[in-house]
Amino acid sequence: MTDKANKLSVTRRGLMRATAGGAVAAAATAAAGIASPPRAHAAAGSHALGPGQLDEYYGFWSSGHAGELRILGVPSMRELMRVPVFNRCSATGWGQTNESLKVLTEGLLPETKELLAARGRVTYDNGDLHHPHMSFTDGTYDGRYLFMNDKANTRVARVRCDIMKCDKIIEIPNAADIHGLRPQKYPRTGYIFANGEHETPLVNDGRILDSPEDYVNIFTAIDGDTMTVAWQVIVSGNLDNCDADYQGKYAFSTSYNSEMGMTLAEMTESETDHCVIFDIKAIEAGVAAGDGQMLNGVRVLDGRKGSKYTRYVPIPNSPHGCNTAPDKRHVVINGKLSPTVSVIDVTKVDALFSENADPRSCIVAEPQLGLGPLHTAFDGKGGAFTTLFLDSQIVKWDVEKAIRAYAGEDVDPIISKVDVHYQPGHNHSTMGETAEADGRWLVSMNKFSKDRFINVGPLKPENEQLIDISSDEMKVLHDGPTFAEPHDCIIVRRDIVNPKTIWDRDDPTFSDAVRQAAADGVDLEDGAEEPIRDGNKVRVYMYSVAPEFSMEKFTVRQGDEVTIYITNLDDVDDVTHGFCLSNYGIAFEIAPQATASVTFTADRPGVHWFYCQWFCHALHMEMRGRMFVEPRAA
Ligand code: CUK
Ligand code: CUA
Repeated sequence: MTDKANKLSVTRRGLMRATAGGAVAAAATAAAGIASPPRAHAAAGSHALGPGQLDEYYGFWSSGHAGELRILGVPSMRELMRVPVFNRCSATGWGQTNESLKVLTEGLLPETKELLAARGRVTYDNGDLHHPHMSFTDGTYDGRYLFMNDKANTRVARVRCDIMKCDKIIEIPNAADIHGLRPQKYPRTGYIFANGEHETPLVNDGRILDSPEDYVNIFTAIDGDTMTVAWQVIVSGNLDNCDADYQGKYAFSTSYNSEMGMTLAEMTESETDHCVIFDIKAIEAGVAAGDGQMLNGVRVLDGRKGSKYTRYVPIPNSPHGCNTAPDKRHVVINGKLSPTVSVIDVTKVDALFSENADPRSCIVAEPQLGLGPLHTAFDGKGGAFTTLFLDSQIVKWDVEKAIRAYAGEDVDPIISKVDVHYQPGHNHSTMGETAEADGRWLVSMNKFSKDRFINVGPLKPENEQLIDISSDEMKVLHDGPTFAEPHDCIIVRRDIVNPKTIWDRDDPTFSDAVRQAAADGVDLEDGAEEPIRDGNKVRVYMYSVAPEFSMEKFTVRQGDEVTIYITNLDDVDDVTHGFCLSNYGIAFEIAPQATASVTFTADRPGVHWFYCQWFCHALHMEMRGRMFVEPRAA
């Protein structure tokens, strides 16, 4: 390992060279009247964009325990947007508007809804979003949806790419703590494969507690079009990460803790763990034939060792990442506690099922790359890039050479290494998980930033680094500090993603508001002059046109259940309004041509101002009105 480690070019030198090479861009920036930034990376050239210049790629970023999806521009690494998903958002009202609460509640299991209600809540307001991935058609991104997991509360969410808002969240029954998540690549998505990470009793109602031998793990396939669970498979061992092939035949999951241990010592005792391979056609046939059992409305097949639905390929201790290469043939299983990665050839997997071939016969390479290999990205030209958590490096290696070395040839698959700062988890290359991987940029998502930034206190940001992978020598060009926690990202060519600039008035997001307005004889675009009373329920219909709400004042009674509907009639790009009702804890966004609503109890008598909190106009501060709450008769 040490010889190979010494081959790496230390980045400080590489960085200096990159800086010198960026002189032309620096000059161009200066010519545009912008002071030269003092930071080396800003002058580094090819990735740095001047003011007003647009990125070539959309980066879709997880945020871990912050619970949201983030959108970055690549290569500039500028953060462009945050899309609330499993979190509560003060700026957009996600988790407060009726439209978002519908998404956040409708997919919860009935018993979860009951338990939350007993606690005075309607949904969870935390989540742990690790893996955002786009829908595929024929082996590449199709720009329809993004799917993502919530490890904290066993959920899977979907974001519509036309409006960049979450439209579905479902809780997965029978499983515990969804972690690895990947869409089917071929023929289309199709399925979303989702790993339950932690093993529990299959019926987890308290009858089985401390008898781990009775715990199971669940692999789930979700229908990405309907966002319903299609089927589940019981497996042996924890499930970690997963990926799909380019043939539509198999899915692969890394599995650590084949010992089914409960303590760290027990979990790492065995020398080998597994990659579980799922035979999708066999599983579909089993589901159609009614095999297994129905549990919480889902058909659950038994895929533990010995099952016709799965094969268990032994892999050195505790594998983690699982990455299918754009050559459509190889799947890289990352060793974590082993310095190796194991390369599966998907053309050799058929024999595992049809001829009961030795499960290891599908392994065609197992190069030693360095300490702590976690995840691998690809350049589409035969190059693979693996993060080395313990070494704080990315290693570039050649898949074909690794295969030749495994076959006995004297060839070194390692091409180069580069230091990253520090302890990388995922990395991702431009279009790297698709058949259109283009080998231009790599992002290394590092768990520690330590000394890379001025100190902000005991809690430090993490660090994402942009690496130029257009040549064999990787060049770190940019540090991107980030708040908790970027587990994973995808980098998508910008022509694939085409969001709308304003909402369509017939968008299903606010169809409930349209229905209620029709029942009240109100046109949302005209609003209503007065609140509409229905017992103690009061509905207020307003529209907004910068810089005014259609109502300057309205009156309700203390104790009324009030719903306020606001339709933003501005149809100009970027003229978003907000509605903030002070001292009621209410605030939300209304983007151009959208309708948004909120329901609350008018329990505080008096004069209450509402105002627009999204800066929209020179008279934005004047965009306000009053809610009068008449006190309850004494
Ligand atoms: S896991 Cu985070 S570093 Cu959740 Cu994808 Cu590997
Ligand atoms: Cu409308 Cu600010």
